[in-house]
Amino acid sequence: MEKRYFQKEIETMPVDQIKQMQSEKLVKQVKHVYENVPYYRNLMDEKGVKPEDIHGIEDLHKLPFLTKADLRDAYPYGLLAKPLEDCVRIQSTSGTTGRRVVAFYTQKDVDLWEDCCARAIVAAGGSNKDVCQVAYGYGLFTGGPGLNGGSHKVGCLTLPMSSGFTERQIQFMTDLSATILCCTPSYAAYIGESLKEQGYKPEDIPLKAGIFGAEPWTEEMRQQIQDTLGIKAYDIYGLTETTGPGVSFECEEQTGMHINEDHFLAEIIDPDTGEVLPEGSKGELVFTSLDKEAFPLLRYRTRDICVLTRKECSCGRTFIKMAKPMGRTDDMLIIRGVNVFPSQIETVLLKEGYQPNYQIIVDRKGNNDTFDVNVEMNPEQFTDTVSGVTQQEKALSNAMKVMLGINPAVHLVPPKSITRSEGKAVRVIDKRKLV
Ligand code: DLL
Repeated sequence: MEKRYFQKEIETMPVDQIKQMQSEKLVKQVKHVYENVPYYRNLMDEKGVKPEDIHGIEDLHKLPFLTKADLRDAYPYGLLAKPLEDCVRIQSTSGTTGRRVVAFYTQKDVDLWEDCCARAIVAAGGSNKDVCQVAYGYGLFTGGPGLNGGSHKVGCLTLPMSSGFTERQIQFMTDLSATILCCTPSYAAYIGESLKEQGYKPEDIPLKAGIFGAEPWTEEMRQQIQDTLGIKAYDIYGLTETTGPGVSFECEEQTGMHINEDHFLAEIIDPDTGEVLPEGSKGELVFTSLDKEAFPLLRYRTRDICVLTRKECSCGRTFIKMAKPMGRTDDMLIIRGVNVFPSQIETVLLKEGYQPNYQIIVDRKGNNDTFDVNVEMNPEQFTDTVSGVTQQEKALSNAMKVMLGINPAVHLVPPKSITRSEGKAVRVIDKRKLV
């Protein structure tokens, strides 16, 4: 059967046509926002920009940015561009850091979002012959509802598992021969670990593909998940503010995620100056939603750090690709003056043969930062002598110094002593912020 939701006429459109389409949509969207969102109208007025000044994407840089602080100021209705009667759904971030975001959707917005997730599933090889196990959280978090909607659109048999209850996940997966697993990469690693413990070999596991996102994960972690589950693991990206998962997704090339450019216009900026950077530069990702009706953010600063490239892709899609985000500007730790991303530590651990089960603890003693990394031993190391363990800790700390420029104190802890994640993993405990 022909693949539904490989929307060829859109996804393989020549680049000049994509840009033309984006320009037309942008002009309309700016007018819609200016007329319906007083909060953004004020920002534009302050900058001296009127909708008439925006003729196409070349004028995008004239528009003001929106930040998470604006979302907080405008909470809950201040950025709504449609009457509430026209809205059918809200989704929200967890707000664990006190920064809850509430996003609104019209039915058209939900359809657009589910289309994007459907494209992601098809790009991972999905069709109506597949059984798609959705083990992202359902509820306010966008992961479960987004992939669920996409899976329906593709026509997969959808298993709406939500996250957690790993025993039950495994039972449904094996009893119903799930072929596609959607969850966070850390939860996929945990499910893989549990399957292995139950004696499953990769070839016994019915899955063929995984669609994993919602948190940063490294290439090394991809490889490990692929090997354990015997699948191809595809990345998917998105954020509540712009809809949820499906803003971008990986194709069979697995070399970055195609951004759904018919709906989202992406820029990379210097996070310090706000200057727009040329293609290929590393910087902060900024999105403008071109079609969203209820919550249409213009130039929203994601804080995610990555690179955009428009290279020809063997899959035929022409949409620009974003590299795996290497972290967020607010995830970046500054320890003893050195910039440290958790993803760098993960890379070293996996290269050195450890599992991606670790926790970074940063504190301050007097005027000095302390930097500790707890890493789970592999089961075979657990029986090693104390001196052997100390040596391994030293070796790991030195490998991290090569990557980071500073030495953490590495502590090998017993297998399974670090709490497993069923959603987004908590990798960092920064006690300095509590002072
Ligand atoms: O995490 C939406 C989502 C659900 C994406 C399921 C993919 C799959 P939020 O909770 O609003 O939304 O968090 C958004 O998560 O700004 C990134 O920092 C991070 N993030 C999302 N996907 C990826 C990814 C969902 N593939 C924030 N790689 C974003 C790295 C990611 N980071």
